[in-house]
Amino acid sequence: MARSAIINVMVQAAMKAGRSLSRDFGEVQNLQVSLKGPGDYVSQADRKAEDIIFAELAKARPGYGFLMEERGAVSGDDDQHRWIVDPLDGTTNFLHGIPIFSISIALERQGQLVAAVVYNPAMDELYTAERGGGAFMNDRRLRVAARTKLSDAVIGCGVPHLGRGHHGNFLVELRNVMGEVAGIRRMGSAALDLAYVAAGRMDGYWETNLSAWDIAAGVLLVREAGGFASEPNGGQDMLESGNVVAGNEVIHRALVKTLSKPVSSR
Ligand code: 2AM
Ligand code: CA
Ligand code: CA
Ligand code: CA
Repeated sequence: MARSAIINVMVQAAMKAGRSLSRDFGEVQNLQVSLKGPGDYVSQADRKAEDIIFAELAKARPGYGFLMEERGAVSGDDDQHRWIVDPLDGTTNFLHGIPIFSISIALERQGQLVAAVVYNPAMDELYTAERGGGAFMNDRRLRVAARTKLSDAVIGCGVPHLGRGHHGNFLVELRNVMGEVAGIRRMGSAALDLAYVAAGRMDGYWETNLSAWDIAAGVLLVREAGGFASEPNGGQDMLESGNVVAGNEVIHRALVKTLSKPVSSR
């Protein structure tokens, strides 16, 4: 499969940042780490990877704006295009030596997601998607899983972080989902969770209180793999609210319904 020019730019930036993360992951005990808030760590590795991605993308497409986790918003001359970047999604895993983390790069054109790259350097798995062009992992076409019964489904989720509210909501949601599905997973990288849904490895996923950079690329991957993504209330403002639920059409609908139930009596 020939990749488009824009995907090539994004892949090059992600792979270069991935090499930097892999080097740092090898000596994670030597990294300088600081705390942004309760349980919210950032390291030199996050910043180095972000600097690499920022430089690569700015060089390839001068003028495009940015929204990046560590830099925040950087406006450009071109108000039609915006990169949405998480240089290291899964910092907690990374700092604990758990090789489940990723780089997430999305491109918005006129407010619409048009291209996505998610890269897991530890497994050398590269996920790409372009609007209308399908989703791929290492050039193999992706399709969401075909399972339609929640009782057969493995569902990913996120657990609220220290210092973030909504633990009560999450416990109600978890209890309801647990009562209906085959199994639940918590991987710790929202971008990879969505990539796994796109790849059919997980049948569905939900998480709340995220940020646009955690989910922008993953949402396009899911859609281009034939899946559905929305807010738990059915809305489409996932990037604004940070709340997302994804799966194939049937599992997505069933999860939306289950997540909105009052606490189950089971
Ligand atoms: P990060 O590793 O880039 O910070 C896992 O549940 C997801 O939540 C990851 O995508 C992770 O992104 C994000 N996350 C981690 N700590 C967080 C915090 N304190 N507040 C909000 N999101 C967080
Ligand atoms: Ca972070
Ligand atoms: Ca993140
Ligand atoms: Ca991050």
